[in-house]
Amino acid sequence: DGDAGVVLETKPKTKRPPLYKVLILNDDYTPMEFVVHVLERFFGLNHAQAFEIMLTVHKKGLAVVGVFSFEVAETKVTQVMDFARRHQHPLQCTMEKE
Ligand code: TYC
Repeated sequence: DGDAGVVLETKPKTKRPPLYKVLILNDDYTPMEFVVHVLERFFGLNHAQAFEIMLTVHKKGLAVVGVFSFEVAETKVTQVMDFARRHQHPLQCTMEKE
């Protein structure tokens, strides 16, 4: 027997659920105040935080507004997209695996 004394160990795998970044994208038409309102309403940011992220998106093209489980991220994206559509703004919100 060639395998005498061979010990196979397996790491105890504690696998965490994957996380998803929710991103807001810039466009030329959505009013800045509307984006600030969205960030306050759906992401629980205070006015200063919301304004800062809105300006980052305006200048850089996009920003991560939060990191969530798949279900929570999906809900946020749907809420933002529905709210923007209802107000006839082209604001885009998307998610990607971290
Ligand atoms: N660029 C828009 C404007 O000048 C403002 C804006 C900021 C739009 C962030 C979308 O995610 C956005 N009115």
